[in-house]
Amino acid sequence: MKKLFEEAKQRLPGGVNSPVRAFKAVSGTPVFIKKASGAYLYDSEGKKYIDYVGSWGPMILGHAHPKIIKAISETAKCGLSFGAPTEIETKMANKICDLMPSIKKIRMVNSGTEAAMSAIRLARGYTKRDTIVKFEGCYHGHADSLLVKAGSGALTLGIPTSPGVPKDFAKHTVTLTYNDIAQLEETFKNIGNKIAAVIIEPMAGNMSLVPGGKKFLKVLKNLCDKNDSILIFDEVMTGFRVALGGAQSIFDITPDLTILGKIIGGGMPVGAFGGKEDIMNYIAPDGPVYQAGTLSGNPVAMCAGLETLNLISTDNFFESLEFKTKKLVEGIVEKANKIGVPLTTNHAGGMFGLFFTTEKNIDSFEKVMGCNKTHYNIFFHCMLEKGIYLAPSSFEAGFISASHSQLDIESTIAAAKDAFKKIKNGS
Ligand code: KE4
Repeated sequence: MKKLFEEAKQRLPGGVNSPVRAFKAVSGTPVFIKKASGAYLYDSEGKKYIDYVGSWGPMILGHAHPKIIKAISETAKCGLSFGAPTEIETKMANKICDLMPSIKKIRMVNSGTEAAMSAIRLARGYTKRDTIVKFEGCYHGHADSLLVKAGSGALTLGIPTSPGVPKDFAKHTVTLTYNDIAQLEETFKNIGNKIAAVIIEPMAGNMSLVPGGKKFLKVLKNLCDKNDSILIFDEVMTGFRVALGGAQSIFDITPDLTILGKIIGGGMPVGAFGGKEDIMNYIAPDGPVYQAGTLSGNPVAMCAGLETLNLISTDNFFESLEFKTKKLVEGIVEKANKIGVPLTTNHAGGMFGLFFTTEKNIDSFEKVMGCNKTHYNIFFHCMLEKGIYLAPSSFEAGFISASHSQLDIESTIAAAKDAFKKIKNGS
């Protein structure tokens, strides 16, 4: 693997096409993956891993699902991309709008970043205001306005506000504390009529998993409505992951706009933004806010996403996924408690967070930052050694798929027990 990594570094900055893959937070050499199937990854030396990253969320059905591969190959035989409208784009739009009723109209793009960037521009154009509000620890992709005190890879690499973002851009971005109601109310009291939009992960997955408080999100929704600010739910990670209707269906809160990604591409590059019709009609070609993309709505990507959404819209899909997640985290916590390693978890639907801390309720960025990163890193490498592939950063969430078996969960818990012994022995 070292040789592959050195070779990659010759032409790819850091040897990767996305920073978090470089293992910088956990040290060591990244695993090069050769293929994947179901719940398993196979590295370039043939070693098998139970996968809890799932390409950072998209692989909710497991890797190389036969029905998705079939749909992609059949669609690809008819051509890869036309740059013209196709029926499957309408089918995909209808499917997402059916599953997420807050979305009355939707525009497909090629990544979560593009979705976030476009939604922010739309909100600014629609409200004729410049200020946007985000929350420390949340990550909405790497568009300039949003790389201010960001989570995910930015947090992992310790550059939450990136160089290259002009101060003139950053000054329009107000960053608040996640789950802090008082600060939110104070901010809206002072600048509410200047706020174009608030963008938030209703369940943050980029400081690992920290759910938004129901009261906090309700207050946010009311403040946005009162001040004619646009509420944007970033459900790139939680959309069709924590529930079929996303986090908004769990909280029963209707955002003005929602951004999506990951699962709606089924592993292919897809993002989307959508919401209230009068706001979405402000997007070109009907409206004045420009947005475009050569491969947006690409038919091959659409068929992968549509097939994925069809397959997860089956009875009990999320009950079964949630049951597996619960079994996993409860089993891991039980082992940690027995061995005396402080560990707390959060979980929702098919995603979970592991926090090496004595804190019992991880509901803030501050508490996440207080966790023991050394313990996580020992845990990560011990699990990797045992064929369990977790996120190479304590600031990332874990993901379970429909392919993970009871045996996979049990093997993972058994491996965790050995990892906790290593931590306890201070190795
Ligand atoms: P992409 O541009 O990476 O498709 O989506 C950006 C994005 C937007 N919003 C949320 C809530 C996200 O989690 C993401 C991307 N997530 C990271 C993992 N935490 C992607 C992994 C990576 O950067 O390589």
